[in-house]
Amino acid sequence: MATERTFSILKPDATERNLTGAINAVIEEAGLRIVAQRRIRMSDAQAKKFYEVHAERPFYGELVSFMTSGPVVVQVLEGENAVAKYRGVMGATNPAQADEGTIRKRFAKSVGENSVHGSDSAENAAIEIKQFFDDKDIVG
Ligand code: RTP
Ligand code: MG
Repeated sequence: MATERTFSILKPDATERNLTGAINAVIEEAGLRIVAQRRIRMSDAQAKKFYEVHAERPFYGELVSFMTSGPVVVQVLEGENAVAKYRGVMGATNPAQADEGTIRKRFAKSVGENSVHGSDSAENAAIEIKQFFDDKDIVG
């Protein structure tokens, strides 16, 4: 399996509770390398575009307003099988269904305020990374 990259966001519920370091520790312990990282306040336009696949879902408005409600940390993670590996480390979308030891089981507040985002395919990872990082700012 070749080295792969995935896109991660530490969401506002995580930054609000000062969990950046705790979550990054879980990421690094899983063997994923943080090769780019920036703390930003997502604009309404950025959040709408990022989640446009969910535009018709009932939770879209709530999701966009949550993601713009406080700082987030956007990251590029690199490692073997990074997309699937990070999805495993994150746990299920709903923390009530997440496995023990996963980020969402340990830290998420609810299905909406669930601490982290991770790309769901290598193709989407490439699209998402481009929305927030220039190639020169990713140092592998
Ligand atoms: P993500 O995209 O953030 O990594 O999460 P995911 O793949 O596990 O979940 P997805 O289905 O892509 O949903 C994106 C985000 O929308 C919020 N959500 N709220 N209220 C609800 O029923 C609901 N369902 C989803 C969550 O923040 C979820 O991570
Ligand atoms: Mg998703």
